[in-house]
Amino acid sequence: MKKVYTVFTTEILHNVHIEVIKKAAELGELTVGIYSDNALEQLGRVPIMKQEQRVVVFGALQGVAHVVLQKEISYVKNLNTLKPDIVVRGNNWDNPRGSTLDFMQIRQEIIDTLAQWGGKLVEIPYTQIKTDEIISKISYNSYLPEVRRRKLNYLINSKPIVRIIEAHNGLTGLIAEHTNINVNGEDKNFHGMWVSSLCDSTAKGKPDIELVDHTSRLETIEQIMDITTKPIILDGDSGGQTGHFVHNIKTIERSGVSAIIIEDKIGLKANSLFGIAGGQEQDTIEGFQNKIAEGKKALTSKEFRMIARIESLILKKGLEDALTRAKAYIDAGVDGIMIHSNQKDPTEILAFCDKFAAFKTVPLVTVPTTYNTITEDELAKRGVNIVIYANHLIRAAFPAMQNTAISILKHGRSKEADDMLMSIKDVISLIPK
Ligand code: SPV
Ligand code: MG
Repeated sequence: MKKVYTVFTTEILHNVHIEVIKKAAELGELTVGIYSDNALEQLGRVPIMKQEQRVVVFGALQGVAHVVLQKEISYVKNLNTLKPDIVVRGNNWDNPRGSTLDFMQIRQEIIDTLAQWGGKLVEIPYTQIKTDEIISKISYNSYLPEVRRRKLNYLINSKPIVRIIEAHNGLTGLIAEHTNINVNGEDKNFHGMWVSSLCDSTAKGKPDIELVDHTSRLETIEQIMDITTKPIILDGDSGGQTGHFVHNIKTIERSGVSAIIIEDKIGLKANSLFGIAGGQEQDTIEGFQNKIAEGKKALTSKEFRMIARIESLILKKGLEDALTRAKAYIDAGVDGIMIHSNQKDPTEILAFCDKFAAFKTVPLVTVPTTYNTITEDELAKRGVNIVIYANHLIRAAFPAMQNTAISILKHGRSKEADDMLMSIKDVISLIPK
């Protein structure tokens, strides 16, 4: 019986690994080499299980006769000890990400060593599945920055439309995170949070003119991050001056935000819902393209999305201008387009969606604050990927709080306001210890 040797670095088993073992066992008596903890560390990995535990797992697999530790990345030492007739290996010889090792050189070493006693290397096509992708799915439930970031992309690719609601502090973050209902047998919730400049400014009693500074915006994000797990989309306003933006975007990326949306405005920013009355100026196409390109260069995460927001419809520049800008911003490298409108009905937004479809290569975002008769299903059918309910929690809270304050003033006591209020018992048990 021939002696067969194969080596695994993996700690997560999937169907391709089992196929490799099956094929290897058909060729003779199979010894599986398990990379030691130290060898895995050389590959930049932090072992999930101890090496002794991995030996037990592989030893229990059908077709495996023996398990040995391979203490080095190089196969040579174990090959010289075991003198196998055949080494079986998947043909994925790519270097582990970030490593300076040369796996093609390791392959050559195996071939040369085996040649000393007439052994040979059998390579099995290994293309269907990547263990890294499985690992990233396993960590899906974590709130850590990279995982939270990955979640938005997962949602864009798997949901008919991604449903986002504004949050401007920890409490509204909790509402966005935990509000669930069942509609006709379907569980519904919000997929993530929008940290709106309007709501973040309003909550701080400031106008929405980019007055609330970067540090203060980050503090709001941090509050929400602290008690939620869902993706966060940041309203980045105009992004500020390009020279500042390239620095600020790095901090924002590191904070764990999944995406930033920047709008093509310059000068003192006014809220879009003022329309042309806001006296707002739009950036030139080239100017905004440059901001996008410089911002993209500053980023390191592949999962982070920079989305460009087009203000042409708000500023009455027309559909053609909006479409020209969408094309230009995509050319500059954005990972999404947001089209905004302050019209009561969705006609101009839908016209944009239909024309955009002809060259759409990135997700489309809409904010139906004024044209709020349109449903998510209708938007999804027109190719919209993300819908943002941009200001609704703060708008709900303000009148409720004001009416309570008025009632107390009116009656000289708080009893009459009671029916409008959450009970003390509910407040103190709202947030678990
Ligand atoms: C925000 O929520 O701050 C926005 C959307 O930018 S809008 O207020 O409609 O301009
Ligand atoms: Mg805003």
